[in-house]
Amino acid sequence: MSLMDEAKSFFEQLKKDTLEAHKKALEGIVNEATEEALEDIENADSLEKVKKIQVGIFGKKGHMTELLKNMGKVSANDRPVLGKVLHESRQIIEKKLEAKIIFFAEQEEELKLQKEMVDITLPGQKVYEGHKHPITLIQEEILSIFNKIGYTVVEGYEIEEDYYNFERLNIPKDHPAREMQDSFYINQELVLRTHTSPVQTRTMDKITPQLPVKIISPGKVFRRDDDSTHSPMFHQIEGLLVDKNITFAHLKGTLLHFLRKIFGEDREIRLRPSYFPFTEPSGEVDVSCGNCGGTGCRVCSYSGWLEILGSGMVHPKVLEMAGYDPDEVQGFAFGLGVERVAMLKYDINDIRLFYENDNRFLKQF
Ligand code: 2NL
Repeated sequence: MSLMDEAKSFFEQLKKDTLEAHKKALEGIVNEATEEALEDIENADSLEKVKKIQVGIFGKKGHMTELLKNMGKVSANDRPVLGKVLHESRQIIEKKLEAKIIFFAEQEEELKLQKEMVDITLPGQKVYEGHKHPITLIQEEILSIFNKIGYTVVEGYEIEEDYYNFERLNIPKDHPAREMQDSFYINQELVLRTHTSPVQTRTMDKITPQLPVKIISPGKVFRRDDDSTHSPMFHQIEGLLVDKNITFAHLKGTLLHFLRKIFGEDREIRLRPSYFPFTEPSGEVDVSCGNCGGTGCRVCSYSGWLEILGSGMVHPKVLEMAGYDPDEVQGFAFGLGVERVAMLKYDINDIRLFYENDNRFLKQF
């Protein structure tokens, strides 16, 4: 006989008898039913099953509801006895149900959190940011060194008048630099500048007769050259200082300062006689080899020295054309290739690496 049937027959009995006499039996049945309900709830392995049990007991047609319907059938005297027993049972079961529901709710919440968990210790996807080109970096470094000793940065045109690029630099019409094979001509009057000197002749025109002229000019220059150490386009930086009482010693001291700043304080310099149409006298500047310290090695072709720049005292004719009196003022000038400085500084053996934009090369700087 099922519990429910047992309970029904019990209540049938109640109609004839007083509840007080059957109190023990009533408690026995309700307790047993309560125990059974608690066990069912305990064994439920999902929220769904707990809810089902809940409906089975407290729902419209639930066991407890059915039992409570009998309240009206018992006598007024017995009602509190029955009410107490059922109320206690109800409270115990409800407490258990509530605990089980909370348990599943927490379990569900926990699962949801686990599913949504973000591991903030995982390394992020690295974004390759990009950076300045090595030539830009070296150029900025060089300009900064000269800026700190009073030089003003001046830039000019990449397409220049033949007049400013050659004529004003005392490069005569029959000079090899003016040959079609050596320069890129746009037309009879225009040429891709072969050096940044025209920036300086133009600047002198602007500020003469004011003194000093103390400028540094970076930029792209173009020559018909193409091999592992020459590119048809490269970057040059030229410096120019014009003032009263300027001597070759000022030139040498300036270059020694610059080369020690860029290559290291232990460097020595050496000047060899050279020729440029725009300087007289002219000197080729070597810096002691950083690889061997000057004793000779593969890097410096066993000479101990590296050729780094060209320089000289500004030719009187160049000063004169710019409106300065060469008997009153003197000047020195120098020019260097930025790629060459970068190649020596970082031991790079092919100039073309700078222009191929291969990130395996570029990201090293
Ligand atoms: C080199 C040599 C040099 C100059 C550039 C210069 C400019 C004026 C007057 C006189 Cl306005 N000189 N510039 C002087 C000596 C050498 O460059 O080998 N460049 C790559």
